[in-house]
Amino acid sequence: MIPLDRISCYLVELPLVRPFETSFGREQVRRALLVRVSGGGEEGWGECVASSGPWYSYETVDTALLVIRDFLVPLLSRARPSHPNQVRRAFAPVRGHPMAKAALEAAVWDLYCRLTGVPLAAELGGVRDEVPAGVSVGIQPDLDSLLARVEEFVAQGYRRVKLKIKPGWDLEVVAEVRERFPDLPLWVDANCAYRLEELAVLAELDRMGLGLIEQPLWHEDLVGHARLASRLSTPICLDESITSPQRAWEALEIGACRVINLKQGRVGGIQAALEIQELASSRGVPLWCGGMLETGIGRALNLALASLPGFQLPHDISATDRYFREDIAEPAFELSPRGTIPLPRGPGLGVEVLPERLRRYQVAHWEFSI
Ligand code: OSB
Ligand code: MG
Repeated sequence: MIPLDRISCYLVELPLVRPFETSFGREQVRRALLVRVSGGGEEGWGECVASSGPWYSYETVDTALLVIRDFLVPLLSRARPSHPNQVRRAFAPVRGHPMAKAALEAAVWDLYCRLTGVPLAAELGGVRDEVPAGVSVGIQPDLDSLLARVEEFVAQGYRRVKLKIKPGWDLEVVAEVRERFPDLPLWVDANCAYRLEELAVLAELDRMGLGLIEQPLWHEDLVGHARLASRLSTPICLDESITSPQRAWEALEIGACRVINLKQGRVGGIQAALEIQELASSRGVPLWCGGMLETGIGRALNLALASLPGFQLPHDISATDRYFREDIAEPAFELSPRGTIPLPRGPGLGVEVLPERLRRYQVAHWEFSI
């Protein structure tokens, strides 16, 4: 049995070095719910990837806190797991709320790995000690600012650039970046901003030498994505639509995507992510690890997942200084000269939350006994 004594939640607000804008909104601060599970003289950390409002998905920091407190903590307390891979089953009575489940499950994985002295990546079967880093570039106030940002990231050595697009910030912008950087591996991410009726725009994008088009249509529209896929030669990658292993299977079964952006929080946690990894591997579907502007806690988890077989494309896992001036955990992640991020080597997530930083950035704190 994994010793579980106490569960704490912290709400932190970390200012972003630059605002991050997508088709659904603009963030200046990463408002993150962190979960700590203590037991056996160690502690494990998880980060909930939900944001302040229900824009990317229906979950928010507040719904996650409520679900953790009222439903998941009691379920975990009753289940008394002996391995973190049992937590997903313990949470099964709760429908939905994948990000809340993932945050608590992650903390249990970290605690378990720290108690056994094993890095999380090794526990999960990771096969790499560094992973290729890409960067996701938000919508900018104007084209010149975008070109300057892309230039900066290319000079730093990122292996590919993903541009956020939306109607009106698409063809001209992508064509310009493509012209200025003809050999750059370039992707676009619409965050659900188009409809199938806008096929003409998407068909233009199809001619711009993109590595993939991420989540062009509405998140619930798997069939629309399948129809679109049959009209485009650029692979469609799904993000928001893939909310569980079941949805991943459905999407692949009907040809709604050829690539999956895997975010463990969006699909319900590490165990769910491993199920999708198995499914994708059995069908030869390439995976890559997406990001949610996580602090060092969430990014350390993403690094561990990205080290698994089947994660083949550059990830939205960038260096710490791309997000924050100062993170909540150390060490900070740096881009290597090879355009990769090396995995931390310590047990569990391999990063340490600094109590002084936690105090500085926390805006609320809750304790639950278990
Ligand atoms: O669609 O991938 C997305 C951030 C917040 C919400 C949705 C997305 C993103 C990103 C950021 O693209 C990627 C990163 O963390 O570097
Ligand atoms: Mg996305």
